[in-house]
Amino acid sequence: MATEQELQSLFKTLDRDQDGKVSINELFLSPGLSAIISSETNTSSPQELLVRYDTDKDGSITFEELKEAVEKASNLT
Ligand SMILES: [Ca+2]
Ligand SMILES: [Ca+2]
Repeated sequence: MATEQELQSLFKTLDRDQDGKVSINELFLSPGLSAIISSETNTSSPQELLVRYDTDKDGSITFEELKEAVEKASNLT
């Protein structure tokens, strides 16, 4: 379970080039953080996260998309 603030700081850490989106490469660059994201979104890999929650299909996850994924997994506190 995570709060929105915790998610936001996690998101910022993952977004290495600070373009406001977390790409699949950025997820692979931080395996530890990526594992937290997987557990909070009930997905098994960055690929699955992208397939299920990249709603606009741009190949990256915005904070809104991440938040929605965590909400759908009922892990947002
Ligand atoms: Ca980025
Ligand atoms: Ca997206």
